[in-house]
Amino acid sequence: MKRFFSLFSGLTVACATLAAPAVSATDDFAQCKTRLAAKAVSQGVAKEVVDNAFSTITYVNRVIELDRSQPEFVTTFPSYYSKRVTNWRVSKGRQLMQKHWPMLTRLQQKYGIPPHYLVAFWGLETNFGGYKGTMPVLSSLATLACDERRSTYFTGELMTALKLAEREYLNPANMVGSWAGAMGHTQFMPSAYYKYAVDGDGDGQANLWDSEADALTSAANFLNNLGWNQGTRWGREVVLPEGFDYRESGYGNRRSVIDWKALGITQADGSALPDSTLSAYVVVPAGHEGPAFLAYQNFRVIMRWNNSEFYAIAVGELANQIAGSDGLVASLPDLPAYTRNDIMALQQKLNDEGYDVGKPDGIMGPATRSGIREFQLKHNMIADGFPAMDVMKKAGVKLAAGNN
Ligand SMILES: [Ca+2]
Repeated sequence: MKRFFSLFSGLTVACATLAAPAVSATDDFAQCKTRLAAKAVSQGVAKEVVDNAFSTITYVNRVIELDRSQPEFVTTFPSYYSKRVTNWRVSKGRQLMQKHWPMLTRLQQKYGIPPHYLVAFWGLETNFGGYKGTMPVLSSLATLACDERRSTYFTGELMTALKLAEREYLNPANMVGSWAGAMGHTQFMPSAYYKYAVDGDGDGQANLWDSEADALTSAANFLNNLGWNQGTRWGREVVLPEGFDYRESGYGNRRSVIDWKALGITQADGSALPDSTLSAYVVVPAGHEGPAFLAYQNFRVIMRWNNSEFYAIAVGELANQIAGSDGLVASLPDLPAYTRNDIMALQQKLNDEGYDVGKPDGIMGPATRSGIREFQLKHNMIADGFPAMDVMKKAGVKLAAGNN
């Protein structure tokens, strides 16, 4: 698994701060395991469940390597989107929606989540169950719990995973998933599994690995609890008017759809937006040369599942296409594969020219966006705050080999 920084996405924050490795010696890990086992018993997990689980737990060095790995490339929206919203996923999603239609319509009645969204989440999380991860979850969580970087969070997830094993009669050896502990068809962390998993097929166990009914029912219950707004869409692709002020984009600039309509925004095909009072904000994930979106309340619900605007657009568009739409109207700009060093070089140039964007870190934060915007204004470029190639060229940034 390779992680990437992303342009204009919540994903960037998660991988930004790194610390030195703490525990690696097996002695330390053995002591830590003993402490964690005692903690689980003190939290009420039966001793035989704890003993059985801990007999399977080992230190997984690979988990720490993955936790420490620095992404080399900055993910751009075109590359993110085109890898995830694929023709294969759309057609597989349509087949599966048909196959599970009676259950999916029951879930919509009970939880309010339309079938195409549930299938889209399933497709994005695990390729409809095709890849659920093979790392031993309890060992991964214990390794991260015994490491100082995010010990508190992962200790909590490990305790919850043990309570889950007890409640659902899960065999620790079958609890596999991502290196960070996400499990099953929908890649739930233990805390989400514990709180929101539902036994959808009625066999008495909520099993997110082996039961598609359990997984889809649990996803519907989870989204309902995250605040899904029934009867409204996730957002939509739009066209911004000529001369749009890109400082009006982003979550901080929410207006009703009818207000955006008055400012000249239309649907992607040029037709008028509805006269809706729904709150919305403008998302421009690939600069002014790429598609633009209005994001509604359900966009933020999707981001509570995975805190990334790229992810939310991918879920929304995959859902639309599974339900029959043709896909994005705007074409995706051909952006180069920026490295973090490319972005750092741009940040350095901006600082050198007097736009204070802070210490160069290769991450596209608000200061960098606003610095790029000022730079663009000065050079009579469209001020979208996006580091497209014309900005890189104008700033004299030479991209890493092979890009330009
Ligand atoms: Ca079940």
